[in-house]
Amino acid sequence: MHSLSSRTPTQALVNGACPHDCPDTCALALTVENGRVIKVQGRADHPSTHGALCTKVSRYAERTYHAERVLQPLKRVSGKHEAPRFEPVTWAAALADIASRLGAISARDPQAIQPYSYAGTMGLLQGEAMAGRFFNRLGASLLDRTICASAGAAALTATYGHKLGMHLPYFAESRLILIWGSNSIASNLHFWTYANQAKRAGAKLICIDPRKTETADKCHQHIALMPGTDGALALGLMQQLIAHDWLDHDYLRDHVDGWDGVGGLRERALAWPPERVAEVCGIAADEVRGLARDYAQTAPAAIRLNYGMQRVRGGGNAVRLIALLPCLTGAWRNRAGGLLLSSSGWFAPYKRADLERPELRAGRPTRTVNMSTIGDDLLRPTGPDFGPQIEALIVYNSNPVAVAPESPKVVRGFQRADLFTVVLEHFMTDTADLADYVLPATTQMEHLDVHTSYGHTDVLINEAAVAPLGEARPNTQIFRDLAAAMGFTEACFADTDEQLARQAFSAEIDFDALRVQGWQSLPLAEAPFANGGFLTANGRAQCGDADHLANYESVVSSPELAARYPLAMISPPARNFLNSSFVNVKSLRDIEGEPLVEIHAVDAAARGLADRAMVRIFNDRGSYPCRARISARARPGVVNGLGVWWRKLGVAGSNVNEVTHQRLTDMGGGPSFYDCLVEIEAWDGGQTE
Ligand SMILES: Nc1nc2c(c(=O)[nH]1)N[C@H]1C(S)=C(S)[C@@H](COP(=O)(O)OP(=O)(O)OC[C@H]3O[C@@H](n4cnc5c(=O)[nH]c(N)nc54)[C@H](O)[C@@H]3O)O[C@H]1N2
Ligand SMILES: Nc1nc2c(c(=O)[nH]1)N[C@H]1C(S)=C(S)[C@@H](COP(=O)(O)OP(=O)(O)OC[C@H]3O[C@@H](n4cnc5c(=O)[nH]c(N)nc54)[C@H](O)[C@@H]3O)O[C@H]1N2
Ligand SMILES: [Mo]
Repeated sequence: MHSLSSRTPTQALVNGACPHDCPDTCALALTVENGRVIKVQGRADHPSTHGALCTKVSRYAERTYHAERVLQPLKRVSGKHEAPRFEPVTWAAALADIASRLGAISARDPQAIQPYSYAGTMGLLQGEAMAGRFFNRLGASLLDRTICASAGAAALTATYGHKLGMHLPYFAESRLILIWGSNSIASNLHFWTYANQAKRAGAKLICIDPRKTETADKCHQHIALMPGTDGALALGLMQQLIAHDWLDHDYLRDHVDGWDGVGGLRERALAWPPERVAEVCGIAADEVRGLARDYAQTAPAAIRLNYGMQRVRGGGNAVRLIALLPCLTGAWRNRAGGLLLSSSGWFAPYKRADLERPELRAGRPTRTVNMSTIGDDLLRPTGPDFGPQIEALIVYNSNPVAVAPESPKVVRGFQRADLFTVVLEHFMTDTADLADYVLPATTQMEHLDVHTSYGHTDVLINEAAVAPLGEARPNTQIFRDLAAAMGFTEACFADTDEQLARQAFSAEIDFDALRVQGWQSLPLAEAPFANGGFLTANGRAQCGDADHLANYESVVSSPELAARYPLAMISPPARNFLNSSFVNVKSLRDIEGEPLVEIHAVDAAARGLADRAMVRIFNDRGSYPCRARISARARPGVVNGLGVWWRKLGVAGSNVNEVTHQRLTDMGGGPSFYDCLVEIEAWDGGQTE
């Protein structure tokens, strides 16, 4: 913390970090006056933040000081099927009751207790540090945290040994950037700054996305392929690179396994001439040819891949195929060439096990539940394949009732009368509404944390700028208190947040230097794979058996379903929300307006739908009413249901996950949110249902 001046009232500048699930992980400067944050700015001296913040986070104080913050522990006094009613209780009473409920379950089988969390905050302390210790000591079920990125993560790891890629700043020097499955202007704004620098210096930008996003508007070219066909496009590019001999044979020979030979990737790619690709992807054959030519003949060529394109059945295979493209052309040789999906593998100094202490499990059996199938899993009885029925659920940093797929089942699961649910939250979300206890958690302005990033390679610190509001406590403190209430006496439960922060990294990150500057950059090679050296066992990239896989729900794989539900729906993020966070911040909700679906004029006309008509999106799983917008942002055959609204702030208490399904991706066990067939019809407010 460094004081600006000694004027009264004293203003102090505090080093912060944006906690949200976004690749940018911005360095914040918070101005505090009389114990209150009055301004949130991006730090001008942090390279990737460069003084700019997105609209959401520049208004962060509005979220922290929101009139609807939960600031006391709340106990449910209504049934799970009734309108939610809660009454305030003391921390002592809440902790004692929760500990006795968990104690009784754990005496039978601790694996009937299920933690459920994701990246509501990306902070290492308020994430899984003390929570991990608590659940490990308890012997609770583990959670497979798959809801966002696990298909892509598994694919990158299989191909390159870890989640690694190009360094963010060098995109500014690229001559060609493929922005693939990413609406960077909305969801990765600080990458866009570098891409824009490259554009001004003459680089060509090509956006590959079914939706004509605000990012596509700013690129030189937009290729609007059908959802879930990226693997076919990548194979088509490979076919062209082979046919024109645009390959870097030396790079392939020296650094890649599984390319040549019988059953090699080269052979599979030859089966994908431009005409076949065009048919599968719903684009023109010349688009494939042109893209291949640009990619092969422009250097350095970079790919910014994002997780949008892996939320389909074949998402892992598609990531793998795209990730291999820079090996075919040798683009990795230049620091401004290659690919970036995630940079999180660079954070070797992060000592996860020191924070979470898996040894506290002491060899007890462990069942793992996949968070992407929480709907089905809450409804599952005890069984030989599944293990014990889930009897208690402790939710923090996540809003599963809104964000998990196939919400009709998720809601039914949370409504089980015999389920004991504790939710640590800032607000009464859809999930908190179904809790037995809601425990008030601090926001990023009120607690200490340390952060890595999945888009850049700096470690950041977030100092507590102000004291906790009301009776709110940091997640770390809540799990410390629960541990004490359960009678856990291990010394690690006494660690303070500062002690945790000092345990988080190995010596490469000097904590005191981190505190002074607010961030520390990792020392990394500029062009990490110029000479191969991937993190796989033998140092070579692995092609594996990567191939294109059609979506679960498509004309090819399920023609009968496609006849009844002919529209492919994707549900990418709305720019002014972050998943379901910020939906309750009125100024941001006002910008988004209302839940809407973008539909192409041809598809609207075929259904007699007028612009701004109320419609319902439906399939066998459910029905979601919203406003239709006839828009060139939608391509024919694809509708864009922008996410993720709070159900209770949407129309008729639902959101877009009413119609998504729980089938998992080919690799990593991720959800396939964007692999979803629907039909749309006019909606008259519920009379037709
Ligand atoms: N403003 C804002 N920023 C965010 C988020 C947010 O909700 N709002 N979410 C954050 C989170 S959790 C994440 S994981 C990251 C990344 O979040 P992502 O969900 O990857 O977000 P986008 O970058 O918007 O990428 C999605 C893009 O992929 C496109 N897409 C959908 N299906 C396909 C497909 O089959 N193929 C291709 N090529 N494209 C497809 C969508 O139209 C959309 O433009 O962003 C983070 N940043
Ligand atoms: N249909 C569809 N569904 C999607 C997506 C999509 O594109 N389409 N995107 C998916 C993706 S990429 C993701 S990552 C998931 C995200 O899903 P979630 O991880 O559930 O993210 P959020 O909806 O932002 O909810 C995070 C919650 O954590 C709370 N929170 C934040 N900080 C703290 C804290 O310090 N302590 C406590 N106790 N709580 C805190 C916030 O108030 C918020 O309610 O959603 C997925 N769902
Ligand atoms: Mo995500």
